[in-house]
Amino acid sequence: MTTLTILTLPDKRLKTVAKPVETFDDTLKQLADDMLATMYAAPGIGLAATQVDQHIQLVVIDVSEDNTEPLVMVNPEIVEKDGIQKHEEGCLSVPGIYASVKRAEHIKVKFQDLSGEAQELEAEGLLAVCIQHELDHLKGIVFLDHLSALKKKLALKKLEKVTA
Ligand code: K2U
Ligand code: ZN
Repeated sequence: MTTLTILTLPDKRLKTVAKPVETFDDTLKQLADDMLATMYAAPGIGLAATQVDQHIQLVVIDVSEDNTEPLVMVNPEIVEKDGIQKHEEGCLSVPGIYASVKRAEHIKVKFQDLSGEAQELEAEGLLAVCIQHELDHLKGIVFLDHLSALKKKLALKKLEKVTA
């Protein structure tokens, strides 16, 4: 397993909109494996392909206590959402910055697994937050983009200091 370099703001590549995956081959499986290794090493509970400069619709997630429940989602799409929850968020691409973000409490996600088989998952709580956070990355969106202009400006200023 290889660990990959994670892009960090202000890298404009994080704004790239990811393309759908059309080929389900060993290259895709290897990338998913390397993303899981990178996520566990960070450590984190989610990682989108955008963050490792691979602009395809692929995310990996593991919200288990002991890193034993990896979830790989290809071409994920939220098909239902309801409720609201606020959660303190961080991001491996925005080191040292945390902010409260409002997201849907409950979601239903359709995606494909690494064999291309259609899957469906319902999630709530932290898993729902993480899935929404990762799917934002595939659209070129980071969690700071959900903040007010003032809060985002202050966060970016703090990021400059943290990463200087
Ligand atoms: O996309 C990423 O950068 C990974 C995110 C995933 C995430 C962010 C906010 C809320 C839930 C998931 C994090 O960097 S993973 C770090 C982390 C660890 C435990 C709880 C929250 C965030
Ligand atoms: Zn993130």
